[in-house]
Amino acid sequence: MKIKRYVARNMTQALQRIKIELGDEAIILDTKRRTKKQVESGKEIQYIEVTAAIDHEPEQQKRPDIERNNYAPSESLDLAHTPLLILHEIFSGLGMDQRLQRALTCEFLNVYHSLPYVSYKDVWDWLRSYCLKTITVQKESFEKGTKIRWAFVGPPGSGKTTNLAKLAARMKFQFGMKGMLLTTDTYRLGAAHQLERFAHLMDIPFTVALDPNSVAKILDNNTDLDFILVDTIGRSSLDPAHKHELGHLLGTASQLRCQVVISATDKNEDIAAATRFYKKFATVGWIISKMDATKSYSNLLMPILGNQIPITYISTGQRVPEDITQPSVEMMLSYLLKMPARHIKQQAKTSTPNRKVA
Ligand SMILES: Nc1nc2c(ncn2[C@@H]2O[C@H](COP(=O)(O)OP(=O)(O)OP(=O)(O)O)[C@@H](O)[C@H]2O)c(=O)[nH]1
Ligand SMILES: [Mg+2]
Repeated sequence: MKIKRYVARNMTQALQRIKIELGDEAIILDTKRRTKKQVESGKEIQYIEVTAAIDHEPEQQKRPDIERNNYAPSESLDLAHTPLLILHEIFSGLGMDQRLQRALTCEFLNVYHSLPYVSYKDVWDWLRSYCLKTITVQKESFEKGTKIRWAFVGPPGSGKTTNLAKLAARMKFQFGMKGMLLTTDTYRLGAAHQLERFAHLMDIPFTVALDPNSVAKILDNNTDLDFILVDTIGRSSLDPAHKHELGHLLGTASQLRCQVVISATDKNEDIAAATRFYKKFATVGWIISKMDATKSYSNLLMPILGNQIPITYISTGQRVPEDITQPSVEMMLSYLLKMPARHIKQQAKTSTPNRKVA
């Protein structure tokens, strides 16, 4: 007689496995409901343990898949519910790159290491709470006496000038702050004029600074102003001259802090390169622009969950000053966990009722 023990989520799954492995003639010797408590989360997980037996070995042809692959699954594994398969399916569905998948899988297994299987609900619940703990949003603080000295930096066309203008309008008209706009972008034809036009419309003083020394002098001469926002030339983080140029500006005008502007439409690799590059400089936070111009935010998963960049604002359109928002952690979560694969979406709907899909 051959006796085997099966662990599964429910009776149906246990019987399916028994039928596949032992055949129709198998008999059930014992059934037990079990509960396991997670040490870390304190959560109780229920599963079923079934002991089955057969008088003689099942015929080889009844197990074609197993034989063909020369693969004998462990008796305690219910393959459909093994953690790695579910994690991989969900993470890939979200468009996570391999490096982030590995990191999050380790985090997940730190909590669920002792379970032979997990459900989609377990993974979604964990992912949601992990994101809520990990996503960092930086709240603005425009209280009286605050001196804002920000340089808007980032790749070409990412939305630096537009978002600088939006924030200048917010500070002046919403918070009654006094300020000045500055540009160091004398390279691109029309760049200075673009900001000058915004400054003129908002009736905010505007100056062009030709080099870092001029910027430092202007900052020193205007210590009474609540805000001075400095527009910079768009540079690729792959450009070796950019590190020197930005380092020189921040070293000379040492009160300046960077607002890094990246676009949600940029490619994975470009956003990753920008994250690595700007992390080295003194930053207030990150503005993610053009959130309205895409429906796929998987390229933001690594910087937000992996590098934990502090997000100050998201911009959702071209209108100045309306289209800029301070996001909440939940808002970012709803962008990031938006699920492209229909079947995963379906599973998540039943497993994570609080999750909002944008
Ligand atoms: N759809 C959309 N367009 C935006 C957003 N933010 C900026 N833009 C547009 O993107 C384009 C580039 O914006 P700019 O503000 O000039 O970008 P920049 O980073 O200053 O560009 P450079 O100075 O050339 O490096 C403009 O047409 C903006 O109107 C946004 O949130 N959504
Ligand atoms: Mg610009």
